[in-house]
Amino acid sequence: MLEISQPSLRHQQHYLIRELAQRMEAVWHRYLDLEPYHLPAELGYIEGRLEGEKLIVENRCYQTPQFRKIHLELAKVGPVLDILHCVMFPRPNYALPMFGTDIVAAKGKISAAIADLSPLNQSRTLSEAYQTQLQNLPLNQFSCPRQIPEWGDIFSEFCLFVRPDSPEEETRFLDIVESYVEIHCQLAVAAEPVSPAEASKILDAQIYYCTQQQQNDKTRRVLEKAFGQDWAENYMTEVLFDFPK
Ligand code: BLA
Repeated sequence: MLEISQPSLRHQQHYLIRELAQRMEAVWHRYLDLEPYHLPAELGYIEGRLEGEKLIVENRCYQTPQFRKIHLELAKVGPVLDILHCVMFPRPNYALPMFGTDIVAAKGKISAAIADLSPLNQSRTLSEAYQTQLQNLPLNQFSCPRQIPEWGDIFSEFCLFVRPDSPEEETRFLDIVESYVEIHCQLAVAAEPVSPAEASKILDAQIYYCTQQQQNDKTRRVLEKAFGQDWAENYMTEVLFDFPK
């Protein structure tokens, strides 16, 4: 695992990525009891090549009593592509949603900025406590909303998917996502574990969430082009969106 004091890829990345990475880590350190989570050693820091450019992937992973894995990944393809990917996977014995965010910057311009607290239940709704806190955030104040792809039936009504169009919209995106993480951490540390029967349903919902995310061909294509088909498949199913064991 990379320690927080080490120099990091984020300092060479788009402002929005660097800033969100810093803000999320600050919130985690403020609220959560973080322990390291060990990825297979060879997958913490990875280098490949994509269309003549160097691809660097840097992973940071934690676990806590409520979260089986908190994964922050930063990736850079030479000067052409910067990526932030983050998922907080709850332990199945806590009735918590899945927090996920992805920022893609192509040639210095953000093309996709997405964040959600995705419910892990059959009715696909967040609890009252989450809804009350989320409903006042300015989710509709973006000039370029983007359409959720077909596999995105996992996302909630609070899913924010935009191409931020100005520095103001970038800051608005940062503030909203920071609020998501803060609300999520506060509710998570106050949560009580659920019964084994409930946990088994949550486990199924988490497997469904991961199965849908594994269908994101845009992510897969970047990884396949740099590392090959088998490597990409393994990375998507074992590192990015693994099922709870
Ligand atoms: C889109 N993800 C993308 C795109 C790229 C990546 C290149 C297309 C950008 C665009 O349409 O403008 C690439 N994302 C990556 C790579 C990694 C990554 C290589 O994370 C990892 C190494 N994706 C997530 C999470 C969410 C997510 C957690 O990893 C949401 C919570 C969503 N990414 C997401 C969505 C799209 C996307 C919804 C748009 C897909 C589409 O329009 O088809």
